[in-house]
Amino acid sequence: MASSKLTKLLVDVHSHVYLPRYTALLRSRSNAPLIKTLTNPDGKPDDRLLILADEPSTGRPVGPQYWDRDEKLKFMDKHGIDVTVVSTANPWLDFLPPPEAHKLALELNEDLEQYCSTSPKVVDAQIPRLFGFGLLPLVPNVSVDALLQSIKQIAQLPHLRGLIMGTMGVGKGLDDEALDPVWAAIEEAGLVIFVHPHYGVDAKAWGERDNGHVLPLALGFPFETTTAITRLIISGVLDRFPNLKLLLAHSGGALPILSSRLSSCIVHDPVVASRLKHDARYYVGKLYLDAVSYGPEEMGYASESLARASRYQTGSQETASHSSLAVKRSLGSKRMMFGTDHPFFPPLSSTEKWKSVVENLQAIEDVQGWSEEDKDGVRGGNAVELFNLNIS
Ligand code: 5CU
Repeated sequence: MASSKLTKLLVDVHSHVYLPRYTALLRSRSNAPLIKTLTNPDGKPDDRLLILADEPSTGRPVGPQYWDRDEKLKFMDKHGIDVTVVSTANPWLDFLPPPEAHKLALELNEDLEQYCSTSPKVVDAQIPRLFGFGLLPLVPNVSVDALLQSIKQIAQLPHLRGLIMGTMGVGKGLDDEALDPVWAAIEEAGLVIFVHPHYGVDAKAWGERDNGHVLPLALGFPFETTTAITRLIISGVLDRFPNLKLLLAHSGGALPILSSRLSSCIVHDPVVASRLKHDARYYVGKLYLDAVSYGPEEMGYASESLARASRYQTGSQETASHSSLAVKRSLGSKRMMFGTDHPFFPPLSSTEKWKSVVENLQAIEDVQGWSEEDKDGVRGGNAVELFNLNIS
């Protein structure tokens, strides 16, 4: 396939799996996270998943979509997705003791390599349909050696092009200096870090009314990412490791819209200001975001906020931006990538296509200021480039 065609692929960078080895672990557990089997009124087994804090003890339905590769491929076919960069779903290894987390990370990384390397190829292109994000044993008291060994393993597995991590770090969040050797090794290996939430924020904020999963998922997840990455930025991680490639789930939550307020608060706080080389908006412009925000206005604004790195670089001559909306959005769109969050948010009734997918694709189509080339980039071309998907 000519390389120009690679820019037309539809690539999903936010798509999860519970590999069979991980599913077996969830089934073996008696406290969350777990999978348990209830019995339906008609006597049939009913698998239920319980992973979130404060989830009803009956959990929610879970099935082969979560672990069966054929189901992933069928979903991709149904939605015209050529390539998926698959990641283990939350809560990863967060709940395990260090030796178990380390062993399982190594095993699951090998499993994911196998899952991807034996996948079919994109028709006409000699590239596999599945790539993956590996796992690190990011748990309290894990040794740096264990983390470095997993990074080395991921870097050597040909179909793993990055790693997924939550916001816990090794127990104290992503601004913990204990993570510096980890950032250094990931930066050196050129791996993309997909930062994804799991814990949400303090559930007291949700009040007493039963609102199902709406508030933790719509607000808690993105606020968690917003806080974690803000802490990472203001601790100076992106000054110490300027080439880290951080891809944020759910379009970076509230970070794009809050980045100027963040900048202002830093400027008024000499202790934090003295730690940083650049304006906060510079660092926001160095991030990558998935395009999982379901609306063209949100995607358009996120792309504008990503276009500002050079404008807010200390020493830059570019003090004000007179560029048109389209120029700014086009520039920022290069750092955004289509995602689905499959197998979460399944349709409530059997439909031809999943609303969560159709809406994100339509939103990309409708962003004001994005050219056809920009949209192709967000749909797939940017991911091909960031993850070197043309090299297999
Ligand atoms: O619906 C959910 O709970 C989730 C989840 O846990 N993780 C995710 O990536 N999306 C939705």
